[in-house]
Amino acid sequence: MSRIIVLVDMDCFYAQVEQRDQPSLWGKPVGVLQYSANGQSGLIAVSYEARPFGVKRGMTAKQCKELCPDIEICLVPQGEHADKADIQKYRDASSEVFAVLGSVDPRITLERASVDEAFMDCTVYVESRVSGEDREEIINRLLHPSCLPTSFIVDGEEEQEKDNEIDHDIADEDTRNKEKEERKESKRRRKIEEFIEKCRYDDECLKIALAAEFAERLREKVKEKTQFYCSAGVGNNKMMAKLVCAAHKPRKQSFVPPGSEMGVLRRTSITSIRGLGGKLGMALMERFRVNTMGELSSLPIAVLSNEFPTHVDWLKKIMRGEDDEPVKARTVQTSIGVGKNFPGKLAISTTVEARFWLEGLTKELVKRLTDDRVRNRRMAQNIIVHLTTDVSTSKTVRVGAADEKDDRLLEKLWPVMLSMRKGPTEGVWNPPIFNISLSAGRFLDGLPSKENSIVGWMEKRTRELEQMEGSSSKEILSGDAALDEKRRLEREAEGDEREWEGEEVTCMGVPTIVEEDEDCLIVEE
Ligand code: DCP
Ligand code: MG
Repeated sequence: MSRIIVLVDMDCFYAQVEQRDQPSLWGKPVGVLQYSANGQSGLIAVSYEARPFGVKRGMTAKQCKELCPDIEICLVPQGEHADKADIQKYRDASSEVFAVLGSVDPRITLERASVDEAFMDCTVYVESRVSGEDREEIINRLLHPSCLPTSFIVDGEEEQEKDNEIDHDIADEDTRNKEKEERKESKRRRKIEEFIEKCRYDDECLKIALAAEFAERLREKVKEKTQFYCSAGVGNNKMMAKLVCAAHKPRKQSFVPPGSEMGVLRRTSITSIRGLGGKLGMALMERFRVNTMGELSSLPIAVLSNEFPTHVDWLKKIMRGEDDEPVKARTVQTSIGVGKNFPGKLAISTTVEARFWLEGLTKELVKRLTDDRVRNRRMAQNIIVHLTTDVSTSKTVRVGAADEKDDRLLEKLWPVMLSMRKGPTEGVWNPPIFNISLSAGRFLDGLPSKENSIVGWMEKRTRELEQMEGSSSKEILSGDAALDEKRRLEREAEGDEREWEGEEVTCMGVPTIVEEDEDCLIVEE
């Protein structure tokens, strides 16, 4: 059975959060800089107004000022512990977006893919609309220019359709650009209209068109409720939805007509495919000297199966544009992690330093776990201690309710970390440490009864605060602690921690997508 999947991705998300906080920044080039005491500051988000200047993620403030002198740099707030950025305000903004996405229709399954991305399985929703509504009415509605105003068809034919019609008779550049835009828009409309005509007799096309209509209205709703703009991709599976979402960003959406999947893939670079952005994609490119999915598909299957036996079945499907990974109903994270890099000369070489940083990270983790416990009523059962020295090593520690306190947890984690130290010299950590990460996972739903009563008290207090808010007690609400408590309880879904690269996973042949990194998904193979 074919599915209908929508991927929603916020545009330059952290930059929009800053623009909303300071409305004078809307429409301006904005960069969000994550400052780090070890001198590793870099941009983590760039508004679309700054992108034409060549400003990119990872650049320093100096680099981007050189390219775009008018850029406004916003700093990510510093956290309390371990020299970590405090990304809570972006998580809160993410929760607002997810609250909208989660409220649209009970027939839709929502999966939080990252702090600003969600997959939505709309199959049941569109099927019931196809069978329940008058087709003529749907078609007339879809054909109306206001119905799919920001939708683009991505079918792999785009290259051939490049606009070569330069009108040399029009001297003025502005007029030329305007005419070019108009031509582009009329081409877009024409393609959409041709597609809608097909929907009269093709149910698969109609379902995609209805999902595109749904995505248009959803994006308007997100904008209305949160002020944030987003883009979307619509396709028959997660891979296609994710791939085409990036085709027309920002503030636009794209969909793949049924049957065009392989056409779209032909010129797509291997690393843009969900699941091939990491080691596996690189290995395929290097081994066979190929760059695109089309080139990969032209290799004999026997060759692929010889060299990548565990991945070949999955690859065969992906090359046909198929991906059966389900959208898993999930609006909370499956792991909560904190981590810190110590690059180059900053690498940790003594046990004193190692313990100092472990302590900071433990405090940060406990803070986030406490927050999570209240919000999601669950307890972590495992914490993975991960160290990168000359090699990467991880050890898993079982934890219980009593361990979720800074000192207790530190005393539990420190011996584990020490046991990962090589070399006999007391006090020295050699080879030095380049990264320490802690990841709490294997969450168990429910809380021990003692915990329950604390959480119950906090919830009661929140209700009281809400009632007071409804009446007239502004002065009672101004108590900072009470407000903080209330805000914490209000947060619904949590953003991810980008410095953390995800939970350990094992899989057979199919790359398991764990977390997002800069441009691609990190894949553990
Ligand atoms: N982020 C981060 N560190 C990274 C990558 C991203 O902190 N290495 C944060 C900042 C981004 C947000 O996550 O704003 C969402 O990441 P995206 O990859 O979706 O990028 P943007 O939303 O900024 O831009 P786009 O419009 O391209 O999606
Ligand atoms: Mg985004």
